Amino acid sequence: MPYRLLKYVLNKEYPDGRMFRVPKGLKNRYDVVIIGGGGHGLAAAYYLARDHGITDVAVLEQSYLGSGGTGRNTAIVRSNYLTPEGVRFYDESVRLFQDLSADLDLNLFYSERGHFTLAHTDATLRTMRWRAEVNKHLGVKSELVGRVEIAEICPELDLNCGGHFPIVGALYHPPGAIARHDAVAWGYGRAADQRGVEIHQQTAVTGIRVKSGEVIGVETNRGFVETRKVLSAVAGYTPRITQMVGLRTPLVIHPLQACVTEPLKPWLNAIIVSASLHLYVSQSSRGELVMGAALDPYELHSTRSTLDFVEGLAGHLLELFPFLSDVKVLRQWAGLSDMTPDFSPIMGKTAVKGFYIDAGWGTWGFKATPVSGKTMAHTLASDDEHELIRPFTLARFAEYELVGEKGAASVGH
Ligand code: PYC
Repeated sequence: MPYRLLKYVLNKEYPDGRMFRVPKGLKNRYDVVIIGGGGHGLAAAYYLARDHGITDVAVLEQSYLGSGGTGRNTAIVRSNYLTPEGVRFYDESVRLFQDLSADLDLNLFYSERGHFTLAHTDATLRTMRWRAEVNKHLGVKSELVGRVEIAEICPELDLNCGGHFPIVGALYHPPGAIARHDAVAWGYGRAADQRGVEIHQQTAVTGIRVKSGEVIGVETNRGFVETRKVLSAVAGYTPRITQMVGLRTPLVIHPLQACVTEPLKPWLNAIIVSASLHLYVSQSSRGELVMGAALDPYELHSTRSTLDFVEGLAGHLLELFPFLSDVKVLRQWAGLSDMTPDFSPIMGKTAVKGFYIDAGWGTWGFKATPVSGKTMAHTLASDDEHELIRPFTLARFAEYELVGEKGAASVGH
């Protein structure tokens, strides 16, 4: 149990302070500036302070903490990827997530549920078998299961999908989990703040000054800040930032929509994914069904959500769980997914000295939060890429060293 909870229970006056301080002002110089106050930026700030003793760090967020992808995802954590590079990377993230509530002394409602990726065709089953073998080879629990095992663990599922698209098997990944996504940002923010990091909300970066190929500072809506190290961790806003330093990336931005239903009594333990039906669903600790579908099939830099999305999603949901027809959708929203051609992230150093990038998360940024923070902190502190992220550098696109991860996507594309 987080120690903080215990202190809270034992103290009658509830002396719990604010999550993090509001710094008096922006200084005119920092050792490191992190652009983006989402989970990734805050995690990098935390590990910079905790693991490397670098505390003269400013996190600049143009809006409020967790206002981007961190607070807009469907909160799924898993490591059942397709490539060895992806499996190793996300496996480390799952490990960090498992201890994170204790580490940050904040209850993140991390809940291991088991994760099913359903196969409706033999071709999909073949990819699942491949993933299971790569996973097991690297020590990650994943197994191909048949209809009988699926029915035992999730008896509510209509295995025949109303006769339209029967389920033939699934990739079962027992460590698959969910967590409270915005608490992850708050936890990292608070822990970074406690170690001296400054968090500046409503602070937009409007330019980055580069001299002789090296970063020398950032322009903001609150003035110029000198620094030699800048980390961009802004997901769907990445192209705006990389333009400031003259870097090109192959990113395209697509909206990804999601929604939650009214709270229901707990009935769905597992996380259920069907990329063929464009649906993933889990039940949160509050009882809501948290769901999403495919990426919107066009490039758009907007977080609006559509009727078309809920209609399509509801149709597929009812194919899997017909008894949900009376359940109401409470809220819907969208986030921005920065998609790479190979569905792997872009991480590490760049051709501009002092400019580091953490981007290309597509539809799996949340689950990478701890490991991206840890490996980017290492990379900034040592100016040497952490071994887990070496396959993911921006340079791989020029070198044709892609890491094809599309087969591990839960989200239809
Ligand atoms: O990759 O698990 C996933 C996922 C679910 C929703 C978006 N991405």
